[in-house]
Amino acid sequence: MKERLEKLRDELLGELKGVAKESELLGIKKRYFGRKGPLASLIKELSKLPPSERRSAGEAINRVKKEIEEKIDALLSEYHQRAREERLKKERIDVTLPGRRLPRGTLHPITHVLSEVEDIFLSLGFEIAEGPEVELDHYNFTALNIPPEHPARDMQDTFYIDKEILLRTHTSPVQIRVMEKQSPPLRVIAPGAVYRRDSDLTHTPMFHQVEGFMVDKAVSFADLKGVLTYFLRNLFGEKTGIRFRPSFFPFTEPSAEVDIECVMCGGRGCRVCKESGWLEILGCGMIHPEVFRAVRYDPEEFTGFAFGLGIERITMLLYGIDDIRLFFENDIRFLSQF
Ligand code: 2NM
Repeated sequence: MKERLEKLRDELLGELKGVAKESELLGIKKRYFGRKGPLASLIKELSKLPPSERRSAGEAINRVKKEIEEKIDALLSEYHQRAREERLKKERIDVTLPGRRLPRGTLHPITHVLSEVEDIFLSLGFEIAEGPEVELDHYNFTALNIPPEHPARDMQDTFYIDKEILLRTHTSPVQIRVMEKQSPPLRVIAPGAVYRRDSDLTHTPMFHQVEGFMVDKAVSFADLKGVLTYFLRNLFGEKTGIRFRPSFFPFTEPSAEVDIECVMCGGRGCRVCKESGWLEILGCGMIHPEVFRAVRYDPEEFTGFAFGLGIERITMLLYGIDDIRLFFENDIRFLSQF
C-alpha cells in the first residue's frame, strides 16, 4: 500500500508540472480526488489491512492527499492572480483621453445673418421690436402713406385674407405700432418674416426683413448716412465702398437706395452685379410727415430716418449663394456648410 501511495504521489506531482491551464488543473483534481478516483479506492482498501497497520496507512494517505490539494490550490490561485494582472494591463483606462465628440447642429444661415445684423444695431443703442405677421391693411399700407391705388397694394403682390386683413408685406407695420405706443426719442429695429406673391431664383413667397428707424428732435439725413455706413462697414468690411442714390418710397421723403461695391468682383464688374460693379443693398429715407401724422407725432417737432433690407439677399451676397430656394429646402448638406 505504501508503495502504491508513493507511486500515485509521484505520478500526480509529475502531471501537475506540465499543466498550463486552469481547466486542466480542475480536471486533474476531479480525476484523482473524485469518489471513483485512486485515492478513494486506497481509502476503501484500508479495511483489508491488519488493524495494526490501518492507522499509519490512513495517516499516510491523508498526508499525501493534503499535500497534493495544497499544491493544486496554490497553482490555482497563481493562475487567478496572473489572469487578473493581465486583464488590468489590457483594460487600463486613460482618463486623460478627450471625450467622444457629439455631432453639433449649426444655425440656419438666415438666422445667423439676422443675428449679426441685430448685434450691430444693438451696439448703436437700437432696440428690437416684433409684431404680428397677419396684419391689418391699415398698419401695412394706410398708415405708411400708401394710397389705395398704389401698385404696392396690388392683389398680385399681397396675400389678402379678406378686405382688411393680410400677410404683412414688410415689417414697417411694426414701426407704426411702436410709434403709436411710445414717444420719441426712439431707436428701433423690426426683424422678421414677410410675405409677397412672388417666386423665382431670387424671390420666395416668404422671406425675412429688418426694418429700422430713429426718431427724435433734429434727426438729419447725415444721421441716416452715418448709421447706415457704420452698419454696412461692420457687416461687409471696413473697406467696402458705399454709395447713396436718390429713390422713391411712399413712406419717406427724401428717399434713397444704398449700394455697396460688388462683393464678388470688388467693383470690376461681373455677372452678379450685372457689370455695374455695384450691388443694391437697402432702401431708406427721412420718414414722411404723413406717416408721423398717422401716429399723431407732430412733424414740426420730430424728424426721423428709416430703412429696410432683405436678409436673404444679404446672406446670398455674403456667402455667394445663387439660388434663394436653397434656404428653404432644409437639405442638411447645404445647411451644415455654415
Ligand atoms: C424701406 C425703405 C425706406 C421704412 C419706413 C418705416 C416707417 F415705419 F418708419 F415709416 N419703416 N421702414 C422704410 C423706409 C423701409 O424699405 C426698403
